[in-house]
Amino acid sequence: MPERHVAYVALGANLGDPAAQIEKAMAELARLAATRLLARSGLYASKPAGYADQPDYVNAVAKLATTLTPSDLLARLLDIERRHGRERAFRNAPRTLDLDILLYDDLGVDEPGLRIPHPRMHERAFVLLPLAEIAPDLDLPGHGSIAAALTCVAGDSVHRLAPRG
Ligand code: ROI
Repeated sequence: MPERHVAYVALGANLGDPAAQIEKAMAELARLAATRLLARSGLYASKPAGYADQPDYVNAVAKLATTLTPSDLLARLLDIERRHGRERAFRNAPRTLDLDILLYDDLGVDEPGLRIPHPRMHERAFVLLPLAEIAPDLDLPGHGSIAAALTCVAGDSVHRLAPRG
């Protein structure tokens, strides 16, 4: 049996119907080969960080059990992004779907195109709030508890969306 790993993945979208894109992507994560969806957050509406002149985002976080390696998991996430019509126009451009590996066990990866832990996760409320919903006791390597990281981004505008009925 290949070894099973726990990975957290951030989802973000701000074009088309962002909430529908995120829900569809969650379903695709749940169907990935060699992977199980262990937990998922609700949907969070957030103001764009980094480049302000673009629509608001919908963000969420998924917790996966997987036997894929980090680079194989990344390749599968890029496949899903492509199927959602993602175009990489420019850095911080609006997107139909963005999938980022946040954590993979307690592994550190620093390769072109793949850095784990995600280098900016601790400063983004749109990542920390959904992550805290499904993993409130998690420690962020090098940055302490999620609760501590959240106190530093308390000003960011992020709120949980009511479930769609
Ligand atoms: N801002 C928000 N609120 N949510 C995102 O997912 C997101 N993703 C990005 C940038 C452009 C940095 N800003 C974002 O890549």
